[in-house]
Amino acid sequence: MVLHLDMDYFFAQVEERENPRFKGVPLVVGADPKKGKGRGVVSTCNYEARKFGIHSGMAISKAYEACPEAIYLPVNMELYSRVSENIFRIIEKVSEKYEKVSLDEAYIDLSGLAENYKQAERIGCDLKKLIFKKEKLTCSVGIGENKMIAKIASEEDKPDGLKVVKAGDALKFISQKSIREIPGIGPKTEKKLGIILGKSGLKIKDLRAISKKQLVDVLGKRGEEIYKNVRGEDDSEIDLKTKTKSIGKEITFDQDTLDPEKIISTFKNLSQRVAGMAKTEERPIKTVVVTCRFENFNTYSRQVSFKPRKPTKGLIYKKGAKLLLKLLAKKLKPVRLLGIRVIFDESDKE
Ligand code: DCP
Ligand code: CA
Ligand code: CA
Repeated sequence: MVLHLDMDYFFAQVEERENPRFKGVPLVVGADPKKGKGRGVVSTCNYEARKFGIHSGMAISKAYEACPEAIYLPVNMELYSRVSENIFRIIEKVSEKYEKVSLDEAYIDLSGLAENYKQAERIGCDLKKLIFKKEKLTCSVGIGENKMIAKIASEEDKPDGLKVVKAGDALKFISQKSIREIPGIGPKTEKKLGIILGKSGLKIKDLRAISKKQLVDVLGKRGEEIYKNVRGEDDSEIDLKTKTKSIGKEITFDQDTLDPEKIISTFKNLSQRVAGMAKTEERPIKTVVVTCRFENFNTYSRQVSFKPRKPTKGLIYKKGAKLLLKLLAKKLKPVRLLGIRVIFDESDKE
């Protein structure tokens, strides 16, 4: 069993959360419309704006034409990434066996977690509640026997949906859906298939009339998969994330420098940023690695390991500065680049 989770109107919903006066009125996140003369596209919009026909990828000038009175906001990617990280932290609490598809979307492997669809539904419901409690955001969840069914199910009751499709119901569930719901069927494939069947607006069940041979002739290897997909089958695997092994940051000076104050303050700043990133992993670190590149491009790394400890900026800076000073004392040349990296402890079991 597979669970697919997708945040509702993600960028726009985050903006609504940050500023409740954007709620209930059309809100568009994307390029600046510049009173209709703007270039660029809509990233996304809330459901009120969708009523005007506005959608992701649409030219922002067209969106403005459709609804000039909407609120238009620029893309604040830093904010959405931060929220996304928080959401994936919550997903991780439910299961480590998940695939991150994008900032707002994941598949979770339910094998070993749920023995039947009732238990699976419970997990989906709890996960939605947890995300809402912690982040005040809604998402839609779909559960099915494979990735494709789970994904189509999560679209079913959007926004704030929870749809479970039992194995026996999958074939019927997808029959009347547009073939565009099958992952990988875009406008081009849709057109080719329309030509074979001599009609447009194809439903998934329509494709069951095409032989495997004909699908392969027209679509190549992908045709074989589509032959299975329209019959409710999907053998694609959940691409499990591998745990982050290390986190680091480096910086190249605008000009090579020998100024100890500049080197130390830059190093302090790097340590702080690495500590900030490492903290979100909520795991201890066991090694600090320092890298230094000199004006002649010779690059040296030094590292120190210790008993696993929390990645505080004090610890990272103290361990790193000691390595750096030793290195600089030996090879004194103008510094071009500084880097610091922390390696997580792999032995931790929750
Ligand atoms: N996105 C984008 N440009 C696109 C499509 C998406 O910038 N052409 C961004 C903005 C979306 C986010 O990715 O908020 C997630 O995309 P989705 O396709 O999941 O769409 P939404 O989450 O916005 O809406 P829905 O409620 O339909 O999932
Ligand atoms: Ca989404
Ligand atoms: Ca998505």
